[in-house]
Amino acid sequence: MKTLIVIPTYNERENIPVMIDALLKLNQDLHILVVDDNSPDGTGNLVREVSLKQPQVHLLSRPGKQGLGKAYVAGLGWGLQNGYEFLFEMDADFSHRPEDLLKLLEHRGRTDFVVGSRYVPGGQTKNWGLLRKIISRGGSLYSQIILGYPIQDWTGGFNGWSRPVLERIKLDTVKSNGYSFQIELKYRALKNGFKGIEVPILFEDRRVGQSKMSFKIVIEAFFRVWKIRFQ
Ligand SMILES: Nc1nc2c(ncn2[C@@H]2O[C@H](COP(=O)(O)OP(=O)(O)O)[C@@H](O)[C@H]2O)c(=O)[nH]1
Ligand SMILES: [Mg+2]
Repeated sequence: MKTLIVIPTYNERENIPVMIDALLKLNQDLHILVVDDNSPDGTGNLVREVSLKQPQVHLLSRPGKQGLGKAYVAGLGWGLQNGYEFLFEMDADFSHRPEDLLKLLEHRGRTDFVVGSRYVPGGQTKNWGLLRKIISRGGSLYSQIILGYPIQDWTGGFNGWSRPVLERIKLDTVKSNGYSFQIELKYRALKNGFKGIEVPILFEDRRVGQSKMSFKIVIEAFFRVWKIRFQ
């Protein structure tokens, strides 16, 4: 099954070459698309060099920082245009572990979508402060109550989608950009009758580089859940 891993990057030059290596070493015949927003640290050029040597590695370069959701809309859209059948979202910073990707990959062809989940039995977060734990777990419970589907990890961004799901949910009409982007994709998939499965993952906070998470992103998600529900 033609599979693509979409990785958005902004200033990830220390992480992305190591991540690409780790993914290729899984030996799963994966293709990788890095969606870079013209990172000032040169992440894009680095990936371009790798892509010249490795035909499975692709770069989608965008002119400036436009947020995670927009990067994913562009990257997943590129994947559909290029004929991929199962498409994963994954961070560059090793918060999403290549060994967990192996577990998610097992569900290709068996489910419409697969969610890497910190909040099902066996799932975990590591190296997180109490505030971040409360915001994340609270955000998922809040989403679950308002949206009414029994997903445990709504905000997580380590997910795989079969082609029909992404075609049906009309990616280019998704307006959410931060954490709410992940919430909106899951809600639209479920609302359209697709079936998903949650697979436990260990989410470890990044060791290298800086988080682009901000208070604004949390607030956006808090209000957007209502728009997602009633649009
Ligand atoms: N292309 C692109 N990538 C982004 C943007 N914001 C974050 N990322 C990437 O998205 C992934 C998750 O972001 P991160 O800062 O680690 O968020 P956190 O895990 O919530 O702290 C990382 O690979 C980032 O480099 C953006 O505006 N554009
Ligand atoms: Mg991160």
